[in-house]
Amino acid sequence: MKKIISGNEAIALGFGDAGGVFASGYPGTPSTETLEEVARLGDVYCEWAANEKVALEAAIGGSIAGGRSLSTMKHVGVNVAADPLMTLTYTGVNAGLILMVADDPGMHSSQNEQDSRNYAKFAKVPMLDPADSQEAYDMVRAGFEISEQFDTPLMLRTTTRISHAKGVVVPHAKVEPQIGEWVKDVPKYVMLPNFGKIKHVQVEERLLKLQEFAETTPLNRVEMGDTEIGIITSGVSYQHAREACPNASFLKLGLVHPLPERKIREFAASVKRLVIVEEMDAIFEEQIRAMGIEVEIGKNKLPLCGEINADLIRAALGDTTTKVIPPVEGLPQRPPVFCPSCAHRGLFTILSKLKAFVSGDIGCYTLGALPPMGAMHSVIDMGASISAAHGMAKVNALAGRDEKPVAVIGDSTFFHSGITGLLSLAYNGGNALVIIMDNRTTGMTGGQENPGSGNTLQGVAAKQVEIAPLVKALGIENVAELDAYDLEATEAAIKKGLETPGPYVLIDKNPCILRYRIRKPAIKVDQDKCTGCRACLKVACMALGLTASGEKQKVRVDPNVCNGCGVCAQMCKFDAMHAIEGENNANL
Ligand SMILES: Cc1ncc(C[n+]2csc(CCOP(=O)(O)OP(=O)(O)O)c2C)c(N)n1
Repeated sequence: MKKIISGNEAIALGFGDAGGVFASGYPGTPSTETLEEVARLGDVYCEWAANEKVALEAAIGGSIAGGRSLSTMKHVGVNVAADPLMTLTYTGVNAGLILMVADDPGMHSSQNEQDSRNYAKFAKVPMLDPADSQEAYDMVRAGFEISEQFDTPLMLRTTTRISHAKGVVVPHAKVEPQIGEWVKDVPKYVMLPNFGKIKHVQVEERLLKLQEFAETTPLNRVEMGDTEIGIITSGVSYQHAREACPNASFLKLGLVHPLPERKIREFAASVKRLVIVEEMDAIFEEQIRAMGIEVEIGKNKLPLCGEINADLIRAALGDTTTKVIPPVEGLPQRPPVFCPSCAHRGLFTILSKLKAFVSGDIGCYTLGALPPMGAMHSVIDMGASISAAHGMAKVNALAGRDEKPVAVIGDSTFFHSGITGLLSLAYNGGNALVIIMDNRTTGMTGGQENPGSGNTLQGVAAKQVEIAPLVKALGIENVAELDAYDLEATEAAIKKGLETPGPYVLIDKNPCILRYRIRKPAIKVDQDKCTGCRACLKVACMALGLTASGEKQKVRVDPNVCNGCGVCAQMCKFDAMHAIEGENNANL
């Protein structure tokens, strides 16, 4: 039966219908829904791993044990999983193994814009790049077949528009999962140097075989039209190029690594002007130019950064009637803010007040870097807060500066890659204040379960990791609790952590109000007492606004948005803000 589903849903369905047995991933936009949808299938085992390296390694185990396995992650997740990937390419697989990676051109929700096609080249593995939901669905099955036929892991790459846009999918008959034999094969799976040397040669031979396969597979198809313009493209870029040039000729690549050289030569020879349309890096273009083929339009006219669209392609082709519309000037800025009642708000209100140097991390709390808080001063990658703070403290000490850095990290990020940073800091006599915002969920990506939340992805009760004993076991002696809703206590706790020499860890255990649907009575402003000083606005809550202009503007609270955490009220020196029992209109 036809379905209208997103690319991520299609991959999940494709996995279930292709006899998928085991799936493991780590959340990250735009990949997250894939594994959540696998969980909804109900009859396929799946789990959130602590991080992407663990997810891929678990999938490798699943494949070695004979089950078709899938690992899902966002583009930066592959950096974390790169270590197993670069050797998995040598061992190959037993049952098929797909690494699904979702890229984010335009950085809708990411810290960088890396192009995962580089990883396929780097790891010398085949990569598929679907252009719509149907292809995303079909390429899971094709991917497993290629993986098993060529004894290789396969990367299935999407981009935000493919992952999140919906399209029609006609599912095929389901392949019943079959779990193959679990065979001991030391030279295949143990990458000691002597075995690795043999395997590397096999990887190069495999790549040549895949190249031959690329020449004939229907995954790479020529769609001849007007021969004036010939476009080589893949994925969502194909959709944009089709829209821009409906009558042109196309070589649409589905298997984007390795490239079909003969097919490309033939296509290039059959058209007048060769155009390469690809988002982000010039992966096709560099390889095609290296073949000695003349490319008229590529990155000389199309951007390396951000998403491509039909207007940009038309303009690159010299269509002077196309206007690339510039953004409207003068609109008010609407930066993202913490949810009403998020515990992170209180923490950053105080960090901002204390003017601490904050080594940040990736999660909802990263918003603490934005105005009016401006209380996060570096953010690199998941887990970097603690290790970077450690390096800062060491160099501060060498420079004779006595400022102690503060690291802020969430629970999911701590489990992902903060633990090792803290271990290293403790072992090497570090001197940072580490604040772990343990809201018992992976908030930023939509509230997924994690080792601290007490449930698995499939809803089974799980051991809930307590962070304080874990931190102590890593070698940290000073560990205390924090309640970021209490500004006075938070300030005192942070000051103590900064004044105490050596590593100090504070843990806030207030749960994510959005994920756990926590409701509290809304705050009301006593207009007689409010002086309009606006001190409360420093907490940057979207429930707060100003009364109608005219006389002196005062503060008002939108009861439909306020969730009564009372952080704003603690900023008020005039006792004008109070929670009204029984008046909770918060619409969570
Ligand atoms: C390597 C990597 N994997 C995944 C992500 C996507 N991601 C961004 S923040 C985040 C987790 C945040 O959860 P947590 O640390 O618990 O903080 P919260 O958002 O709940 O405050 C994830 C998974 C990423 N940016 N980088």
